[in-house]
Amino acid sequence: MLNKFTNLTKMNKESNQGVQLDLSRVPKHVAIIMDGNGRWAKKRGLPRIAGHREGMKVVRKIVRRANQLGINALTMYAFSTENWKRPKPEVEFIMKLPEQFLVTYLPELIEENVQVRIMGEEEGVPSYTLKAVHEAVERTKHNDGLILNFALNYGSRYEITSAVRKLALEVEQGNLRSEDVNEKMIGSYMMSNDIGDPELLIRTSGEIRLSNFMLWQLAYTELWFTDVYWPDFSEADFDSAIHDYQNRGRRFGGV
Ligand code: V0D
Repeated sequence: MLNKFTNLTKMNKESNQGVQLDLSRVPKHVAIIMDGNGRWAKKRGLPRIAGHREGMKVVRKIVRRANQLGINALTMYAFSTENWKRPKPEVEFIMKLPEQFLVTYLPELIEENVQVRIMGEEEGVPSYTLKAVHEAVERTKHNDGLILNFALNYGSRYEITSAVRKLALEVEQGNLRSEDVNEKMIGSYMMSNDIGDPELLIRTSGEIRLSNFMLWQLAYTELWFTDVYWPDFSEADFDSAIHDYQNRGRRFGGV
């Protein structure tokens, strides 16, 4: 951990927008929609897959930064249930990224005490992807540092639908009375239940929408958007998001 007030101008030499963060008030859980990999590549005349590969490196970079700031959990939208509509070769490339990520970064993540988790539907995900993901989860399950939670083949309405079905079944079987269903109970059926709701959502690449991501969990979350494409997203950008989050909560002279 860094000292309480960290002047980021000193830390990120390339950054021209250093911000001062209060490390006693960082969000505990940050969720990120990592958008713009394809557009980043297109801008450079590269194939879309080059953007995804670059995006993977940025995941690693932001995990390190989140860990330094003392954030407890990062949930990253890696693949949505809608992403299957993309061209098959692109999907196949993306599905090989967890294995690459594992080979390249797992030792250092273990060194940093990071715990890898996964949320989403396993059905339909290639076995080689699941193998890598399960290995990452298994080899880090005893770590008690930052939780790195990948949303993979995840869709929020599906998640809510599954919760409703399970509750309906409990009622049907006579284990639960409909009038006893409450928000806390519904929340407990969500996949990220034990890490709490995110205090901050970051979405890159200029789209101002939620795209079926954590609809239940984001009810009270501060939303932060940037035009920066995910492969260009830097530690300084991440710090800016945290900084803005810290300033939003303040009541300037108000009640
Ligand atoms: C592509 C940008 C890491 C967004 C980041 C299969 C789209 C790079 C993982 C990963 C993806 C997931 C689980 C795990 C280890 C690594 C990842 C996908 C896409 C979808 F245990 N990056 N990454 N998974 N991209």
